[in-house]
Amino acid sequence: MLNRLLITGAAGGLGKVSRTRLTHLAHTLRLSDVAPLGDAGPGEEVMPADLGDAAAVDALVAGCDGIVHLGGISVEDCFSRILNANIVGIFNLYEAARRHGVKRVFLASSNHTIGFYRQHQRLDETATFRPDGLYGVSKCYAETMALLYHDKFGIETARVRIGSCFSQPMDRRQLSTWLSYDDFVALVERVFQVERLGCPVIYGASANDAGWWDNSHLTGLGWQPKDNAEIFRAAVEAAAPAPAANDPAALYHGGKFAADPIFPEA
Ligand code: NAI
Ligand code: 15L
Repeated sequence: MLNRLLITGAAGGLGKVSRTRLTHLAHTLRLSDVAPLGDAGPGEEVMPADLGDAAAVDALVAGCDGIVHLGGISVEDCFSRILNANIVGIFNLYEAARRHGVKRVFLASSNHTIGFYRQHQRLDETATFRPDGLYGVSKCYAETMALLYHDKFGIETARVRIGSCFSQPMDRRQLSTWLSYDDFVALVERVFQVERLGCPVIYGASANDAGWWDNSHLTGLGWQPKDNAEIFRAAVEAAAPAPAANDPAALYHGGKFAADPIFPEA
C-alpha cells in the first residue's frame, strides 16, 4: 500500500471516479485540480494547483510515493491552453517526481496519439504516433517525457492510451474504444501493485468485441479487462443513424477529432 497517492485532475470525470474508488491504494489521497474539489474527506488532502505553475506542482508532488496523472486539457483546444496544462504541466510533474523520488506514475495518455490511423487497422504497442490534433500531440509529448524519465532516472510510468472512459459508450465508434470504469479502476490497481512496471504503452480499452488495439505485450501486468461494449450495441445503434462511410467518425481511430481545426486563441 502506498503512503500518499497524488491524483491530478481530481475534479474531472475520471478524477471523481478515482477519488471514490482508489481509496484502498494509499493511506492518503492527495487531490488536486484547478477546478473546485470541495472539502477533504477522511483520508484525503485537497491541494488546488495549476499544472503550469512549477512551484505549485513541486509542492504537490512532495511527500507522495505515487501519481495518477489525469489533470490537463482533455480535448482539442487552443495551443496556449494545451501548452500550459499538457506541455509545461508534464515537464513540471516529471521534474517534481525526479526531485522528490517518486517512483511510479499512471499517465493518462490518449487514443488521440494514434488518432489518424484508419479504423480497419489494428494497432499494438509498436504503432508509431499519428496524432489527430494538438491535444494528441501533447499526449505524444507526455508519453515521450515518461520514457525519458524512465530511461534516465528509473521512474516507472504506465503510458495509458485511454480510449473512451465513460459510464457507457456514447456512439458507434466508442463500441470499439470504450473503457469501463471498473476496468479503469482495475488497471490503476495493477499499475501500483505489480512488482515491476517499466514504462509500457497500454491501450486503455475494455474487452470489446469490436476493439482495435492489441495489449498482448502486457504479459506481466495481470490486467484483464472484463467489460465489453457489445452489450450496448443495440441501444447505441438505435440512438443515431450510422455515419457516412467518409465521415471521420467512421474513418479514424480518433473519430471526429481528426476533423478538428487548429483552434484560434480565445
Ligand atoms: P476532464 O476534462 O473531465 O478532467 C481533467 C481535469 O483536469 C479537469 O478537472 C480540469 O479542471 C483539470 N485541469 C485542466 N487544466 C488544468 C491545469 N492547468 N492545472 C490543473 N488541472 C487542470 O477529463 P477526464 O475525462 O477526467 O480525463 C482525465 C484524463 O484522461 C485527461 O488527461 C484526459 O486527456 C485523459 N483521457 C480521458 C479519456 C476519457 O475518455 N475520459 C480518453 C483519453 C484520455
Ligand atoms: C479523449 O482523449 C478525451 O479526453 C475524451 O473526452 C474522449 O473524447 C476520448 O478521447 C475519445 O476519443 O472518445
